Amino acid sequence: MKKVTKEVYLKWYEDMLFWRKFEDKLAAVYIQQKVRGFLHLYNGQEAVLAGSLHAMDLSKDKMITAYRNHVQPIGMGVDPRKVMAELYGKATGTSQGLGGSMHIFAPENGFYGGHGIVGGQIPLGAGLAFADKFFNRDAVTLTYMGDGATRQGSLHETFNLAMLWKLPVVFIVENNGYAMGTSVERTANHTEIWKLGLGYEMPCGPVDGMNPVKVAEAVSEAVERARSGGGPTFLEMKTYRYRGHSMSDAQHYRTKEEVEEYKKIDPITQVLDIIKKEKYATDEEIAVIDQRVKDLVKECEKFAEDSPYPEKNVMYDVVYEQEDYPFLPHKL
Ligand SMILES: Cc1ncc(C[n+]2csc(CCOP(=O)(O)OP(=O)(O)O)c2C)c(N)n1
Ligand SMILES: [Mg+2]
Repeated sequence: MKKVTKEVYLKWYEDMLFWRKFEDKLAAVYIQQKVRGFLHLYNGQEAVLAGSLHAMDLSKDKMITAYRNHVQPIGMGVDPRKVMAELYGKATGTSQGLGGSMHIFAPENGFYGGHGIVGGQIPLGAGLAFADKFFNRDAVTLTYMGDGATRQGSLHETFNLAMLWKLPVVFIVENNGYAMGTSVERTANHTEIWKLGLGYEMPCGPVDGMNPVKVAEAVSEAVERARSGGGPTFLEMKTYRYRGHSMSDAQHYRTKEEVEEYKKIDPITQVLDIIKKEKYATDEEIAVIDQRVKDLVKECEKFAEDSPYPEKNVMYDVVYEQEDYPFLPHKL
């Protein structure tokens, strides 16, 4: 695995803080109805992304996930202003403002969505890996899912073929304890989700998903296996989300105390503690990072606010149509 240096810790701190603050801003503008539709936030789970990115080769590897997908493309290099604009439904967004919260998409940066059907991205991730293997592209696809998604049949069909064909894919379940308001304990008689890999003889295991170092170690090993022809791995990241499932969630299914317990092992705090303990940065240098994060969030907000909405006629250019379809006039 690539070394976790002082620079890596500082990058992790700045990235994770930015992702957290970026989404805090989204929550605020959502309440003002500037961002509409669903809004599923990632906060609490940032170490999974930070550690994974450390293990990837961003020049060729790919990522695909579910609808909790605003910060992953940013991590992969997409301009955060364009992501915020997409959430505002503006023409400058990653999908011209037509995809919205659940469908951030940026294949030029190796990010393939952004999927609202629970478990729908699992076979798609294997498909991306199949194409890379078929065309000898030496790339690995990281395929993320929630704990709820592991109860879908699509996972089993995908695991079977991915192992049979030794596809270069890493399956990562972000077990945040709940699928909407349903706890893991209420969805299956087993709670160690990683064990689902055993039935397919797929290398698998649990990972402390609140610690980016642990995540980086596990994902690096899995990525190396995939890249060297060893096939898939299934990792269960034990993580947590502090906010509700989406913005309209009264959270009656858990206690405030439970949320507070997890905040004690918050990934950003853990990384900051190490930075301070190892003297990787002074308080003044940390304050500079904090200010830079604040300024960038503001810049994203301003960019989205100032951007225009898409022209109405763009909808005819972005949906599939069969130009010679005989029964409807072409372009209304
Ligand atoms: C096939 C399907 N069934 C149900 C839903 C409704 N739904 C949206 S999110 C969700 C919970 C998924 O939870 P999990 O996979 O743990 O992901 P998390 O939200 O915790 O990240 C459900 C049931 C859906 N979008 N798609
Ligand atoms: Mg979940």
